[in-house]
Amino acid sequence: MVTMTIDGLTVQVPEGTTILEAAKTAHIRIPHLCYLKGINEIAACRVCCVEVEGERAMVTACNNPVKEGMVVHTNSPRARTTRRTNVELILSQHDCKCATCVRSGNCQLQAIANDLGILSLPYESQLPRGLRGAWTTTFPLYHDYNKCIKCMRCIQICDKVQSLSIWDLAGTGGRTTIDVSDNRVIKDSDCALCGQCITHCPVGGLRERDDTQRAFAALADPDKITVVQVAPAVRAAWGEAFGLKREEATMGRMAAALRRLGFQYVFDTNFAADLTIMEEGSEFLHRLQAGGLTRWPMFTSCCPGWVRFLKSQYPELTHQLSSAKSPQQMFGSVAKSWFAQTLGVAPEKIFCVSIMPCVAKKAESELPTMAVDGRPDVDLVLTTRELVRILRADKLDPALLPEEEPDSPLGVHTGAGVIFGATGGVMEAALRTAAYVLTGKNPDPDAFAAVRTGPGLREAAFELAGIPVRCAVVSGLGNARKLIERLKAGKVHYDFVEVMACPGGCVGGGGQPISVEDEELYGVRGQRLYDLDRAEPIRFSHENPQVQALYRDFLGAPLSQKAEELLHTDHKA
Ligand code: HC1
Ligand code: SF4
Repeated sequence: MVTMTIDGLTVQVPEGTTILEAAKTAHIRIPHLCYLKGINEIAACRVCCVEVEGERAMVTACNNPVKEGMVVHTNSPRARTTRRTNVELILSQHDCKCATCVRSGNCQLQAIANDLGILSLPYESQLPRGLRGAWTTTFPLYHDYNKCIKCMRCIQICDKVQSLSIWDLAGTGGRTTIDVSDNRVIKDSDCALCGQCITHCPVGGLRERDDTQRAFAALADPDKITVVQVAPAVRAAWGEAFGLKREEATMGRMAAALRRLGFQYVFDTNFAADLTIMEEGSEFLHRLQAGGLTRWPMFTSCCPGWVRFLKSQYPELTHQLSSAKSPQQMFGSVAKSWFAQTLGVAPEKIFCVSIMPCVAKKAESELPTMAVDGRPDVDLVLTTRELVRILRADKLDPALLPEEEPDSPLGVHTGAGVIFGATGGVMEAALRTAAYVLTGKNPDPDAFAAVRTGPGLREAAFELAGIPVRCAVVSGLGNARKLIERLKAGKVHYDFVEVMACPGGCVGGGGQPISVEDEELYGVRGQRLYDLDRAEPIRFSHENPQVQALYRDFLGAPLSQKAEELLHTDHKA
């Protein structure tokens, strides 16, 4: 242990602890911008400078370890002046038009500048800094050079967590900026669109393409019947932006809010998650029983970030993906067929909007393979953050809204559908139904809880009616890469592998609300989904009465010709 003094308080911490972390143990907060524990500890912003007695230069707290007897001042006149100067210098290279920035009110630079009382800048503004002209506004991920503060968090997240290294430093001296690596443009890079660089950007340097105005245009179109689906993970996080407790941000309030916005039918992606289990589960049992899984597992296909990753990094393995479309796409396909037929309207009349915790879902909905007869299954995807923005635009306060039921039939779901939004959830839901199909009776719904928790790459083995099933659950693309390399080396063998691109699964998705305190919230959000599952009267996808009705009245059976046409794809686009 090391004993030292911070702002007059004696602190004892393990050797190797940084000054920043040591200060936290004494409840002393040192301001910082670029620091991300374990991921970005490079003192790029120099906002965390403190004064250390005996040192001539100021010391950055995030990457310097404590020393025995060290005496640190975090708020001495020198520390205050240095911090203020460093923030002013960053602001001089930042587009400070906060009124038109999506991160206003949720921006770490804005918060620090306000806290420090910076009301004007003593330095000349150095804008614009764009190196390659205008950034494309059609790609679902948008980088604004003039807001980027070169903290390098995006570089590190994409590199260390997602193993894709899409970002790099470009330019020199005062013209240094962050750009797509290897002189590529973003749409030609291998970006998986996981959005993790967005959720870890402290400012508005990165964001999703804004589609909110297209949503308002559709809502105002009298020729459209607007149908909205809400992804499982959205319900675990949307309330954060309104200061609601997780149990207050209910789907009932969400339904009320979406109706106030003008959506005619409020449905639930969970319905389609149950449907996915029927299709993907049947496909898995088919592959397993046919003995087609001896060397390679079947991979889940519902996460579009993962599918993009596999196609760009290991294209030779694309055929191992389940052919099932994702729940988002199955939903759209069913809305424009069965539901349109029920209403007695042409499919073109239906405008299908998705609220997703994800940026890659925007790209998924635009794939030519995600359409029937040239008609896209889903017309528009909004992230959870965009949902928050449209609710705010209409001055809707969810805390004041009543609880309303989603509409039927596509709003009916089970607990198995809810848990799709957390890592391990798709696997668990599939195993519940696979066990039923193989044994003829329902297992304990918590029989496969072993897949819920653990590291980002975990495995479990079960026996279903005497058949051994080897499973792996992965979240985070760096972990996905490790798993595939192990598979390729023949070190591991699995039958069924669930992969989610974002750490923690969709609850940690790149479209979710951003914590200005840099908290990783996927753990508590995932727990919320498991609590919702436990509270559901039905916890098996095969018992969803409206999924049963869909098969009875329209599709026939899982993997029927009609189901193949509407709900499956070859992933070739
Ligand atoms: Fe997901 Fe899925 S769980 S991919 O994370 O399979 O985005 O929530 O909607 O489609 O259901 C996301 C979440 C979501 C799909 C489902
Ligand atoms: Fe990297 Fe994901 Fe950002 Fe793309 S969206 S640059 S893959 S972190």
